Order: sequence, then structure tokens, then C-alpha cells
Amino acid sequence: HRLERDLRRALADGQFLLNHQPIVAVASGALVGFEALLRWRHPERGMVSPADFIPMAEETGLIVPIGRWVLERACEDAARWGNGLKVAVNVSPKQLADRDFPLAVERALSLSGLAPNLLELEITENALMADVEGAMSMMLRLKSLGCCIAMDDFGTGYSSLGYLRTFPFDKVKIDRSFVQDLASARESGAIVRAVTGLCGSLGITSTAEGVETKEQLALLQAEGCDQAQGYLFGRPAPVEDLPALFARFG
Ligand code: G
Ligand code: G
Ligand code: MN
Ligand code: NA
Repeated sequence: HRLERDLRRALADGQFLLNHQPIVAVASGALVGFEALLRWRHPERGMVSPADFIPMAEETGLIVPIGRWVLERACEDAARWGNGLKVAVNVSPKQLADRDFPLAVERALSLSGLAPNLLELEITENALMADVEGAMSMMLRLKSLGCCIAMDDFGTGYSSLGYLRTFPFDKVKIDRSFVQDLASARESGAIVRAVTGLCGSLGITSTAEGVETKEQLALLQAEGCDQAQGYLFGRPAPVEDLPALFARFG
């Protein structure tokens, strides 16, 4: 397959890069960290979105070596910032099912020297479904390394609430579909309020994704949401642009 061959070459030839998107504390406005988002600079097609190649990478198993690269790059970037900011890395279901994944995490941490608590692994609900017990033992191994675990795209999968009770999540990322119509749809406001309240009671950090307007931010603040991420604070940006961002946040 052409895409598979191109993906192998991309890894070998260094065509992947990471962009980082800021995450802020809602109450103080302080920068708390970044989400690392994979980009592919294809020699002919230009910048290719992960949405267009992650599925094939999953299917072929190439996500495992690509994911290792992402982990190592992200930890190295965060260690270089040296300012105690976290870095969040997306973990796909195939990676979570890989017995050697904790070794890859350990290696990325030791190569970079990054404090483990500054690495956050983002997992979707759907990654837990296929093998609940396997996912649980994997999560416990990852937690024992000292890193944090976030549930990504919360509300878009199945059995969200049960998973919050069962699995040791440190953070919940509320899917941007709920944030998008926060100002217009009463239902979304009610859902965000309920999730934020639940997270508060469970000692889980709540993060709203896809925050684009000041109005949305004000509503999130009123609901007691802990953290926010979205174009309002910054788009995913190459690592060279981050010093300017650090300066802007003071
Ligand atoms: O950054 P963007 O909105 O284009 O990302 C599209 C999708 O790709 C998102 O669902 C995001 O979680 C996913 N994604 C981005 N980077 C990575 C990565 O490094 N690994 C995995 N597995 N998914 C990623
Ligand atoms: O699935 P995940 O939540 O990891 O995907 C993050 C994706 O959301 C990235 O592709 C990123 O580009 C996108 N994103 C980040 N902030 C915003 C935003 O404010 N609005 C929209 N529409 N997308 C966003
Ligand atoms: Mn994510
Ligand atoms: Na998400």
C-alpha cells in the first residue's frame, strides 16, 4: 500500500514533527502545559493531518514506532522548556494494547530527563473498551512510572461515567462538541456543569477543549472548569514559536 510505504519513509526520513497547543488554568489564566500534536510534512502533499494517516498507522501497527517517536520528541521538547510545564501526548488504542508501551514511556523519560509527572498520556474511552482488564493493568503500570493519565474526547464514546469510577484518571478532557455550543444550547451547559462537578468530587482535573471565544471561557469559569485549551489561547504551533508564547503568558 502506498500510504503505508510513505509512512515508513516518513519515519525513516524525519518527515514528522510536533506542534504544541497551550493549555491554561481557567481561574488564573496561567499557562499549565501543552498538548503535542503530530504533523507530517509530506514531500509532495505538504502538511498532512493526523486524521488522514493515524487510521492507516493503527491498521498497519506503524503507530507503535511512530508513537515512540512522538513520546521521545515530546519529552525532549518539554525537558528543554525546563519551566515545569506539562506535555500531553495522544495515545492510540493500538499503543495502549502494546505490552512494551510502558518501556517506551520509560525510555522517553530517561532519555529526556523529564520529570515523569510532567508527562500526561491522553487516552480515549474507546481504547479502554476492547480489553478492560488489559487497559486497567496497562494504566496501573503507567501510573507507577509517575506519569498522569487523561481521558480524551470525553463524552463522545461509551460508558464514560463507569470508566471514571473504574480507571485511575487524573484528568478529563471535555470534548469540544460540548464547548462549541456552550453559549447557545442549554443542554451543553448542563453537561459541562455536570462533568465539571463530577470531576471536582472525584478529584479529577477537568479540561475544556476547543475554547474559541471569551464568552465560552466565561461560562467555563462560572461552571468551575479547571483548565481550557483552544484557539482562544493559541493554535498548535511549532516548538520554535513557543518562546514568544512563554513571553506572552509571562
Ligand atoms: O491536531 P489535529 O486536530 O489535526 O488532530 C487530529 C486528531 O489526531 C486528533 O484526534 C488528535 O488526537 C490526533 N492526534 C494528533 N497527534 C497524535 C499523535 O501523536 N498520536 C495519536 N495517536 N493521535 C494524534
Ligand atoms: O482528539 P484531540 O482532542 O486530541 O484533538 C485535538 C484537536 O483539536 C487538534 O487537532 C487541534 O488542532 C484541534 N483543536 C484545538 N483547539 C481547537 C479549537 O479551538 N477549535 C477547533 N475547532 N479545533 C481545535
Ligand atoms: Mn488529545
Ligand atoms: Na480531545
